[in-house]
Amino acid sequence: MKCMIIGGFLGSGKTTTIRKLVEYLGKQGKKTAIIVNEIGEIGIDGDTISRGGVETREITSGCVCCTLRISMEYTLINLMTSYSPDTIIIEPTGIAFPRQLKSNIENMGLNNVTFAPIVNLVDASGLSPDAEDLQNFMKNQIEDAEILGINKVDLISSEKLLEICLLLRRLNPKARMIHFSAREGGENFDKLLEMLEEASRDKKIADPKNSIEMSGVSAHSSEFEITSQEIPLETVISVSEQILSNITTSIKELNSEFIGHIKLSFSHNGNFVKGSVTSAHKNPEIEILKKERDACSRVKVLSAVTSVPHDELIKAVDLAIRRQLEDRRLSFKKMERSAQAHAQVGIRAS
Ligand SMILES: Nc1nc2c(ncn2[C@@H]2O[C@H](COP(=O)(O)OP(=O)(O)O)[C@@H](O)[C@H]2O)c(=O)[nH]1
Ligand SMILES: [Mg+2]
Repeated sequence: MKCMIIGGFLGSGKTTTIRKLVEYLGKQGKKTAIIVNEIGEIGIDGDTISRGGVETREITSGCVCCTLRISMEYTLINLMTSYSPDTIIIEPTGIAFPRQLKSNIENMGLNNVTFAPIVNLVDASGLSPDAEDLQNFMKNQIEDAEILGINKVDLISSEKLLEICLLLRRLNPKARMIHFSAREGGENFDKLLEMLEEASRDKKIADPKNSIEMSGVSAHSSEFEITSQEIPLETVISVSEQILSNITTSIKELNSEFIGHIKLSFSHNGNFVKGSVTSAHKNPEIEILKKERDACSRVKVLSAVTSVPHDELIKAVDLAIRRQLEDRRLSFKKMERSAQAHAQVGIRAS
């Protein structure tokens, strides 16, 4: 079984890349499974990816490279015995250290597991070309990579691309670099797929680090059941956009330069609207995906952002969601989770 680790900071395009990879591996007739790790208690990416009819497991409430190693081992063994995939793709959290994750898996002593080169994605549209602006843990992620995937090049000029290439080369002189748009695909994205067919040559031992502590990222997730019936798709979209921009405004008051990923999903009547904001200076981006009709409608929001006190983040996010739902006269109830965060391993439909 081949293990592909697709790392990269929050919002760099891991899920988008993995969705494309799944299509490609499916066309090749490969049996693929995915493990998605989310830092918050509620997962969103598992829902997004599992729509493709692929075996998906979600691990929430921490990071598989440090705090959730045991959940990772359990999930891997379970997938290998129950599904026997040819390829397993792992999406770690945006703050994980991919090399540490690979070392952990190697230490599990599993039979017949090989690795593709470790990928770390960077968001070319959000990265400052100045190394001084990068936080240490982001430098660590970049240093861990065997393939540095410079993503979202559709949003930047060729001059900016060159500056980013120079910065990444300084931080990691050995990694292979490739730039592409995971959203649009194209020739360079196909090259990434070819690179992933090779084997990892990484032999370094990772020093144990706690990625959650190092990142200074606070995370909070909330889920609301929407009990109003038959909401028009345009309303679902505009409510999603408005919730995201209200949350962005509130978080900006706490840290005007935050980076991270505020993700939202709103599933209603067979539509699955996914929205993202990846920094204080970005507008919400919305995608509309189809889904099997769920019994009930839900809004899920996961916010993981830099340098914001956790209790303030909880207040800002929950208030922004409630206010928007009330303004639109949508009836809702907040899904309460156990106050004590614990790792959850959920099984998604295949
Ligand atoms: N313009 C553009 N947007 C992208 C690209 N890849 C991802 N995105 C957007 O960036 C946001 C975060 O992407 P996602 O794959 O969820 O990031 P993750 O947090 O690393 O899994 C979403 O709104 C995506 O649609 C790209 O190549 N170009
Ligand atoms: Mg993701």
